[in-house]
Amino acid sequence: MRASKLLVATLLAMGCLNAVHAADAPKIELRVSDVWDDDYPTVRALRNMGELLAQRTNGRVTLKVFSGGALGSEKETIEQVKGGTLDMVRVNISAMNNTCPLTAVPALPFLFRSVEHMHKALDGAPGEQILKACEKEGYVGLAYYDSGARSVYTKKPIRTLADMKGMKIRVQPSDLWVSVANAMGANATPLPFGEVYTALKTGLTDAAENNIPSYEGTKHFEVVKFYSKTEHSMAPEVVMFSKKKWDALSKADQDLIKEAAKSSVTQNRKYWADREAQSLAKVTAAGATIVSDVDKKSFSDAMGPVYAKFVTTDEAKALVKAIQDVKDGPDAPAAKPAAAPAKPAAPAKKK
Ligand code: GTR
Repeated sequence: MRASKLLVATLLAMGCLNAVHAADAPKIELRVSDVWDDDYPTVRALRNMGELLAQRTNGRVTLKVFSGGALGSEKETIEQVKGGTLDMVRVNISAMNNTCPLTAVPALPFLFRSVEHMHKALDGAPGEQILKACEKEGYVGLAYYDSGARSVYTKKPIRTLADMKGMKIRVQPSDLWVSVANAMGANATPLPFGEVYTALKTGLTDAAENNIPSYEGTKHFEVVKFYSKTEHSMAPEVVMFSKKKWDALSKADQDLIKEAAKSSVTQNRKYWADREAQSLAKVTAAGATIVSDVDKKSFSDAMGPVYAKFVTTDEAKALVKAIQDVKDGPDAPAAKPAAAPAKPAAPAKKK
């Protein structure tokens, strides 16, 4: 008895038991879905995450990335994740809006003042709170990836809110986005991402809205030539793990997966910055016009109804306020969620 205790203590001290345990543990192949193709910043970051997992576990835990929407649309794959037939998914956070209501907050129009503000809020307590809120819906939120700012693109320049009147605009399949389009005075057509090119080409919609890498990566710039910098939302990308699958993992593996996801965020931000510059160069070289003199105030002033409809609970109000209170500047700490109730929320007046 004594001798075996001594042996265990010695082995533990030498780190051998962990090694023995790891060698015995069954191999785990995780599967993740993304609608983007292999060179998009989100998919590249997922591959980094997989490499790190394989490296840290000597190949015991691996991540198979299904890019290009091979496993289905964002809506279909988040359902697979919820049901536990898929381990993980990377989607725009708007795909989660109808399932996990607090995810509407970071998609709200004109909420973030800048990329720095968005990073600080999502890296801090508000970001954690949003991910945590999705657990009861069957998702373990692992990370946010960059998605820049979304702007409207169509066949004519958009300079002020009035230019949007009656326009048929494709939006993400999310109630929040229908409300944003309506507040712009446009008619919303919710469609899966993969159907937007044809919708623009056939005139089913006149317009769409997205960041520049999406405008470029989907070749929408070939069909509609004016990208007007309304920069109305910074809805981030998100990586979600299936709670059903998560609960079957050891605590050590859960920690490893969390760390690997967090570490891929740093790489994603670099890829994103590069891709934004490359995409901008590509679309302008191909003859697209970037309209910069947009009266953004006319857009942000019109967003009151969206806030009134989607920021209704004390939790959402406090979260919006906590995000608005996150200070700019390198040394300011990220804000903690404020105690409810908060003062009525309104979009930031200017970016
Ligand atoms: C992109 C995002 C996609 C998808 C798309 C959309 O920016 O990367 O995941 O959500 O927007 O508008 O559907």
